[in-house]
Amino acid sequence: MRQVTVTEHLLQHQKKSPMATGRFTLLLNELILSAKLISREVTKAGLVDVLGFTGETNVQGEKVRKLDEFANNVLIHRLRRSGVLCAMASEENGDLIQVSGDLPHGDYILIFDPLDGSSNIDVNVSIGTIFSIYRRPLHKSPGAPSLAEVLQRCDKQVAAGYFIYGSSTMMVYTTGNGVHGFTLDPSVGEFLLSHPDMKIPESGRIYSVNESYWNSWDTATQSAVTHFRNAKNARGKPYSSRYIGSLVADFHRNLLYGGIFMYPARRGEDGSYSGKLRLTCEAAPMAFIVEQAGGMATDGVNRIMEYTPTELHQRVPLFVGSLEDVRAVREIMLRGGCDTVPGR
Ligand code: AHM
Ligand code: MG
Repeated sequence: MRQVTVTEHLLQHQKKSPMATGRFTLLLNELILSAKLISREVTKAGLVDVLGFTGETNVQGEKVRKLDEFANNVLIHRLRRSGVLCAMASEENGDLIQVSGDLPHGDYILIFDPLDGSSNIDVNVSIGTIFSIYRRPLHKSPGAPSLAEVLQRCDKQVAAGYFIYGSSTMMVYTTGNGVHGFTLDPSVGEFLLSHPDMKIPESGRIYSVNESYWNSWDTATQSAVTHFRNAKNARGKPYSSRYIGSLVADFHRNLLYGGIFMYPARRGEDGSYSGKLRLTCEAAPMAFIVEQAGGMATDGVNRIMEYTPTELHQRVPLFVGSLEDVRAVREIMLRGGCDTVPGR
């Protein structure tokens, strides 16, 4: 069988998609090279001094791990010189990362989570890099883009995807023409098409949620989770529970097998509810991918793709996966008078 590299696949799709230009291919190629460098470092973890913490705390108030920092630096360093971006944002950086005036720049905006699931790094569990790409609005202001130009409605994404560093390294991405998966063949250093036109089963058999938060959920959320634990659901028997605690890995498994990943809003110490996952670099790209694969993504009620972020590191509740399963949650939430979903 002829093996199609990710670059060949991109070139074939360029002909079909008016937004896909040589510059866009360049952007994806830089992302791919960055992911290969990250993958190389991840597979060496344990042999070289890349495990553990740097001693710093990031904008989210979390301790930064050495591999988090490595992945973030690789992406920023490579992409800011790509000549095709005007701004970047990373889960690890508080503010926008501007592409300075003395470097060539373009119209694309890249938002990424350099190493998602980083609490799993030190124990050899799958982690990933998530990316989301927008175009700068046409009537742009002079100079570097403002935050308002970056915070676009999620359905304005022109591409989204992830790299998963697991038993093999894979890239899964969409430009709005379906979802395609490529596996890195380490012997030739290329991502080869292994999962063309991925579709998520309409209903699944797996639910993924951190149930230790049960007592901090509202009753509608508890009912939604119970739906998958008992037999009164589309499957007619309890779903299997699988939770890795690495969004990319949990999402990827559910994309292939069918099911739902949930990170509901939790009640904090002040009594208010909020999600944990970040809208721009986690929920929005996964929502774009899952919808392109025939699935659904909501905050419990509202479609994630219709959100317009109000801040760079905004958090949202996330329910993502098979169409019927996410729909079932929505019905339960609406019936149960869910009060944990923030207004859009
Ligand atoms: P991170 O981006 O700091 O790694 O945090 C996001 C991760 C997700 O990958 C995962 O789904 C979630 O946090 C797990 O959180 P929890 O430990 O609260 O279940
Ligand atoms: Mg993350």
